[in-house]
Amino acid sequence: MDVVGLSGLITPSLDEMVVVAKEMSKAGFKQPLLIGGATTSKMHTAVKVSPNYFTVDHPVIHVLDASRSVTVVSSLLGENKEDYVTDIMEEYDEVSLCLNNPPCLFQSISFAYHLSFKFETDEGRLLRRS
Ligand code: B12
Repeated sequence: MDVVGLSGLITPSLDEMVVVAKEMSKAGFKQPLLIGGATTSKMHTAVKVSPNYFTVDHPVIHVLDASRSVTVVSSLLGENKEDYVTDIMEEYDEVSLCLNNPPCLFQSISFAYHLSFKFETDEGRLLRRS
C-alpha cells in the first residue's frame, strides 16, 4: 500500500498542507495521507486538512512521531481498518466541534486517551502532550 506523508517543519507548511490535500482530492488520489512534523497538531489536521481529503478509503491521520507511522499503517492494512478510520473520523469531528472551547476540547481529548496520547494538564488547560 502506498501512503503519502507530509511534514510540517515551519508554520507556512500548514497552509501548504491544505493546498496539497485539495489537489490530491481533485486529482483523485486514493492513498491515505499522514500528517506529521513539529508545527502540526491534531486540531490543525482535523479542522484544516482533513475536510479536504478524508474518506474511509483514504483517511488523513495526524501522527505525532514518525515511529508511530508503523502502527498507523499496520492498522490501515489490518482487518479492522474501517473501525480504526471511523474512530479517527469521529474524534476529528469532536475536536473540530470543540474549536475555541478549551474545556470541551480537553474532554474530547480525554475521551481519545485510548489512542495512547498522553497529556499533562493544569485545571483543564492543556500543557503538554507526548
Ligand atoms: C535543523 C533545523 C533547520 C535546518 C534544516 C536543515 C534540513 N535540511 O532539514 C535549517 C538550518 C536549514 C533551518 C532553516 C530554517 N528554520 Co529551522 N530548525 C531546525 C531545527 C533545529 C530542527 C528540525 C529538525 O530537523 N528536527 C529533527 C526532526 C527529525 O524532528 P521533527 O521535524 O520534529 O520530526 C519528528 C516528528 O515531528 C515527526 N514527523 C515529522 N515529519 C513527519 C511527517 C510524517 C508523515 C510523520 C508521520 C511524522 C513526522 O517525526 C519526526 C521524528 O519523531 C528546528 C527546531 C526544533 N528543535 O525542531 C528549527 C525550526 C524548525 N526552524 C525554524 C525556522 C523559523 C527556520 C527558518 C524559517 C529560519 C529562517 N528565517 O530562515 C528556516 C526555514 C528553512 C526552510 N525553507 O524550511 C523554526 C520554525 C518555527 C515555525 N513554527 O515556523 C524552528 C522550530 C526553530 C524555532 N524554534 O524557531 N532549520
